[in-house]
Amino acid sequence: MAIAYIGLGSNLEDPLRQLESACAALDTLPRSRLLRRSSPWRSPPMGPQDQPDFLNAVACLKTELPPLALLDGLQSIEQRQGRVRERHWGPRTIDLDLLLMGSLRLVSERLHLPHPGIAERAFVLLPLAEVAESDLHIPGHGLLQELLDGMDGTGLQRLAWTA
Ligand code: ROI
Repeated sequence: MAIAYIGLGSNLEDPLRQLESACAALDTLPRSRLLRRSSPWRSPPMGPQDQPDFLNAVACLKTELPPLALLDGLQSIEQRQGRVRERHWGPRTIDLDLLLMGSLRLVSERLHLPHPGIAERAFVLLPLAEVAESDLHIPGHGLLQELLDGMDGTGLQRLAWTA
């Protein structure tokens, strides 16, 4: 059994609904249970600016799936929600990133754990802080709290699931 943190992002086709559907789908993955989900957070796009703002969230999943099986599950949810891989760093209906799985460090062709970039992205760290224990250690990066202390959260806005 492992605790996995999954980053969700969307900036197309009703992003709030995309995040809600994906969280519901995470709870139906085999040998897995959704424990918590963060608030949705709005942020300007990282990368090309000619696209809508993003909504991001982080889900905390308890799972008995091995990492690559979980990745398969995440990619099938992306497919079902109509994700098409077009422009690099372009807009997307739904993006599910496996951020962390317990204390696991893994480098393989399909998967890097922790997710590269986790430590620099406020749109990952702020929602992560809502669902993780305050003493969460991110392998290779140190304590979540220390990353938060050094982070610039300007431009991020916490929203609610229901209006
Ligand atoms: N920018 C933000 N703010 N949030 C994302 O989830 C996100 N995802 C991406 C790119 C296009 C790099 N920019 C993003 O894939």
